[in-house]
Amino acid sequence: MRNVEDQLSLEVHRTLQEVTITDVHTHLFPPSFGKALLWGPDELLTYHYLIAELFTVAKWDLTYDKFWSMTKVQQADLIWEQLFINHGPLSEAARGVITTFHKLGLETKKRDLASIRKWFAQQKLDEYLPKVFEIAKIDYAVMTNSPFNPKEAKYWQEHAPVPDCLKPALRIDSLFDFENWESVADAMTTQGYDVRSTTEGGQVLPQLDGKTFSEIRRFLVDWSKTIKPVYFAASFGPDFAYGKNKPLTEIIDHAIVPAALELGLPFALMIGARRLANPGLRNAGVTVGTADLYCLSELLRNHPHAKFLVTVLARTNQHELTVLGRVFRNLHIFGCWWYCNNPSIIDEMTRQRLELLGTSFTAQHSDARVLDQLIYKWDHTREIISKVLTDKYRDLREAGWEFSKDEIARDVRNIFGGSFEAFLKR
Ligand code: RAT
Ligand code: ZN
Repeated sequence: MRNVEDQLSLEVHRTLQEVTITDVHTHLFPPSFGKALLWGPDELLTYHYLIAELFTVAKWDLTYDKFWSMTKVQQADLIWEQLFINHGPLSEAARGVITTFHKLGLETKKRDLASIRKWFAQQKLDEYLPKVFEIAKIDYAVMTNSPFNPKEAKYWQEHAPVPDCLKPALRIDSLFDFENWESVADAMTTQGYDVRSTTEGGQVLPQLDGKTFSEIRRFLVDWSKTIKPVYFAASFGPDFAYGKNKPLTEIIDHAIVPAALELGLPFALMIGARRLANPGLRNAGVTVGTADLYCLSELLRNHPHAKFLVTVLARTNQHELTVLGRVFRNLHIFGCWWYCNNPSIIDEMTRQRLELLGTSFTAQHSDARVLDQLIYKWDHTREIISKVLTDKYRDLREAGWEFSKDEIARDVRNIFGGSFEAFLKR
């Protein structure tokens, strides 16, 4: 019996090591977008997850302002010293840096950052990018592309080349940025869209009329023709209040969903990030909050023909989201997002999802902001999910079902991109 069990665990592990993964959400860019594509040790060490961790151990005299005024190399040196030398790099983000160096064949035992930097300085991005994709075993990664960022928009308008391994996603958080609506509207007006505003109690807000909706819709359709996204995407706070927040509800109902239906694209929602909870930390100062997923269920119910990809940040929201994934066929659940991308939580979430959804979900996305992170994010995920799946196949076998290697490979591919692609095509 023990032998059979070992065989099973070896087979599942091997399949997990071999499966080609589709990474459905990252923040990577094509090399042709210049400095937008981050890579190398200093970017790895100054990942915002690690910046937050630095301040859990740094002395009080390291103020946020002092940190932000340092050069990237100085920041990286400080994080290396504090989180890797003075303390054990046991956190998921810190361990990730070590896995990345190690998988690239670099010597980590000596703790010699200078020689690691030297190795990276010799890499040529055009060769290095495919190498990283090969090590991580990814067919393609979906990017995050904002039409509201003038620098980025310029690259798209000039048709900067995009390799096949990177696919765009149209990121539209700004359409819900009602605190700064004046500048959001300005950005669209400058691009030739007659988006109208109104003032309520001193606050500039979108004018919720047919003209504004059709102009936003035209903006989305035109940008989609330019960048050819896989989906539209936006992130929301735990206060996501579809059905209660009037401008948000109407912009979704009358502009985003119609554009998505016209183009046959899903709308991805990432819910639960409390932005700027600690503003001094900038994008590292975000916390998590439990959202009211009843609002999401209303959205799914009101638009049965539109497709939605959803991930939520709060652990407390995961079970309810998974239930929605069973009940609404227009919902595809993806990833263990940000603070959920930790082994213990990935383990728990993946078990829960398999138990309620079978394989019709996407187990993980990397959220890589730095190219090299693809290596560790996927290495760690493969290990954790291999243990989860071994248990699930063992239970299935004990229930009296036999399965082939090909069937295991089919199921594994499904939770790493196959189900996502099937959902897009459905
Ligand atoms: O995980 C992250 O790096 C976050 O900062 C965000 O990028 C988040 O994933 C998002 O896309 O808003
Ligand atoms: Zn992200």
